[in-house]
Parts: sequence; C-alpha cells; structure tokens
Amino acid sequence: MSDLDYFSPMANDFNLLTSSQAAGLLEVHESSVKRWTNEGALRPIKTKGGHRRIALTSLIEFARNERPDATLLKLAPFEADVARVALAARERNDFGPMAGLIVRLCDTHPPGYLIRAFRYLESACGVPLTRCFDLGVAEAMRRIGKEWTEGLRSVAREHRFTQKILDCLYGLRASEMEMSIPTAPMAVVGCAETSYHEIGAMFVRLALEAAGWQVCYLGSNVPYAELGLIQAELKARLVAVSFVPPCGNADAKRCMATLAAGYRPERPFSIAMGGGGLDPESLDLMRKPFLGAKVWKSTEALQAWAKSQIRSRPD
Ligand code: B12
Repeated sequence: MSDLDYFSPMANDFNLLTSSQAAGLLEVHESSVKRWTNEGALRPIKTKGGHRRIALTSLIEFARNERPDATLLKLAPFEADVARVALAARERNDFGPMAGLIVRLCDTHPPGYLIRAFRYLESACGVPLTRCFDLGVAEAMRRIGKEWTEGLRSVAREHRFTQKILDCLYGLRASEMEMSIPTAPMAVVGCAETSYHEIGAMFVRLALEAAGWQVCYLGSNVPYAELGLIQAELKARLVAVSFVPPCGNADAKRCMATLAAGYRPERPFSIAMGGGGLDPESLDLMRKPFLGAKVWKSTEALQAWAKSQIRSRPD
C-alpha cells in the first residue's frame, strides 16, 4: 500500500474530513492542512473514489501533539462529538446530533462544557448562537419533556437538566452582555402570565442583547398590565413575550388587548411574540395601536430584525 491507507466511503459520516473541514475545526487556513499532509505530519486516507480525506481521530491526535492550543481540544473528552455536531449543523442544517450532545453533556457534566461548546460552534464553525438555541436547545428540551411524559426521567432529573441549561444561558450572557450602550434601544422581555417556562424568554434576552439592544428582563409569569407599565416607564421600543404550552393563542390575545388598553402613543412600541404554544396561522394579530405586532418563528429571525433596527437608527 502507498503512504495513503484505503477506507470505505460508507464509514464517512464526518469521520473522514476534507482539508477544508479539517482546517475549519482547527481554525487554521486550508493551506496549513495541505502543508501538514504533504509533510506527512497529518496522514490522509484515500477513499475508494480516490479522494484524500483526513480521519477525525487522526486530526484530533495531530492537534494534541502539534496544536495543543486549538480550541477544539478544550472540549475534551468531547472533541470528536463536538466536531461532528458542528459539521452536521453547518453543512446539513441537522441539529439532531447537537440536541443529543446537549442532553448527554447536561446529564453528566457541569454547564461550563456546554458554554464552551456553544462558543466554539459560533466562533470557529460559524453556527450562530441563536440557531443553536432555536434548533439545538429547544429540541433537547422537547426530548427531556418526552422522557418525562413517558416516565423515563424523574422530575428531579428534568429540573437538574433545565437548571443546567439556565446556568449555561446565564454564563453565555455574563461574558459580554453587561456593556450595553445607554443610547441603545430598549426591549422589555418576559414570559406570559402564569408561565414558568423561562428558557424561551432567556433566548430572546440573549439574542436582543447580542444585537446591541438594552434589555429589561422580567423572567417568568409577568402580569400583562405590568409589562405595559414598565414599557412606558422605560420608553421601550419593543415588548417581547414567550408563550410556551400550556399558554397559547388565547393568552397572546389577552396580552395584546391589555397592552393596547394601556398604550401611550407618545411612547410607541412593537410587540414580538413567540414560543411553541402559539399557532400563528389562527392568531388574529392586533396591529393597532402598536408600531408592529408579530409572531416570530425563531429567536434568530427576531435577532436579524433587531440588528436591522440598530443599523437604521439615526446617530
Ligand atoms: C422545562 C419544562 C418545565 C419547567 C420549566 C422551568 C423553567 N425555569 O423554564 C417546569 C418544571 C417549571 C415546568 C412546569 C410545567 N410544565 Co413544563 N415543560 C418543560 C419542558 C421540558 C421544556 C420547556 C422549554 O423550555 N422549552 C423550550 C421552549 C422555549 O421551546 P419553544 O416553546 O418551542 O420555543 C422556541 C421558539 O418558539 C422560541 N421562543 C420561545 N419564546 C419566544 C418568544 C419570542 C418573542 C421569540 C422571538 C421566540 C421565542 O424559542 C424556542 C427556540 O426557538 C417542556 C417540554 C417541551 N416539549 O417543550 C415541558 C412542557 C412545556 N410542560 C408542560 C406542562 C404540562 C407543565 C406543567 C403544567 C406541569 C405541571 N403539572 O405542573 C407546569 C406548568 C408551569 C407553568 N405554569 O408554566 C407540557 C405542556 C403540555 C401542554 N401542551 O399543555 C410540556 C410540553 C411537557 C409535556 N410533554 O407534557 N415545565
């Protein structure tokens, strides 16, 4: 056999990487990977189709010896899992592996691991944090809910999981969010009245803060009338409310009606609603008197809008 081993392409579910994928995972230029393979420091494998590929395991081994500062290594012992999660998310928009890893990590490790994994996915692999929330964390939460419903997960283990997700969200926030600019637009964010499902509202809080907004975060179970009072007091441009089941369209209607009743035209604002409890097709949006009212399908979409608002503001 030549210096290239042979490998079946059937085994290639991100176990075998192109040099561009390998470079992305180690945060180096593709030319570096090609140089390492030419020099023999990194041994490629030849597929039956004649393509040169790098085994994920070899890449990690190489990094341990030659690139000990690579961020991927800081995710040990989950380097290979995180690499596969990153590639599935980025190249196939498949967040199932991410949800699986979130469940495993939270069940067995402190939340710091998850924080590091999200940071890596965002900065090294270009998977936005909001997309990790919308598609990865929300799916992990659904799996936890299903396990609980089927009697496969005790209440305490569900609570432990949820608290770790919240710890992770607070941790992600702590590193950069306390620096908001006083002139930045203000949003009031909270959960629907009676709702103790807080994670969706936390996603929104982080998404808006990362978009450059100031956020007044009110947490769970916020009386709608008081949402309006705080909005007026702070002259907030946006009120964002999360409706997770059992809250649904009827609650959203009540929320809009209450906010409309207390609306002060000299302190205008938009309403953003979201969460798995809403059925946007059958919800009659009360567009007036608000600047706008919308049910958002994802925090990523809301964040894109929030960024556009910052860009279009006069200095
Ligand atoms: C964790 C959890 C809890 C925790 C919450 C802890 C906490 N601090 O948040 C606790 C233990 C308190 C809890 C309590 C209850 N829960 Co619970 N819970 C869950 C679980 C497992 C996860 C919920 C969650 O965080 N999901 C993530 C959310 C946020 O995802 P999402 O709604 O799809 O939202 C997505 C987007 O829409 C967006 N988003 C959300 N909000 C917003 C807002 C805006 C503006 C935008 C832009 C986007 C956005 O973010 C998400 C990602 O994209 C779910 C299981 C599941 N299937 O979801 C059950 C679940 C929601 N709970 C359920 C129930 C029944 C309850 C209780 C009634 C149980 C009881 N008998 O006491 C109580 C109700 C408490 C209350 N009054 O709110 C049911 C609801 C069933 C139904 N259809 O009515 C579920 C579905 C479990 C089940 N399979 O039966 N729960």
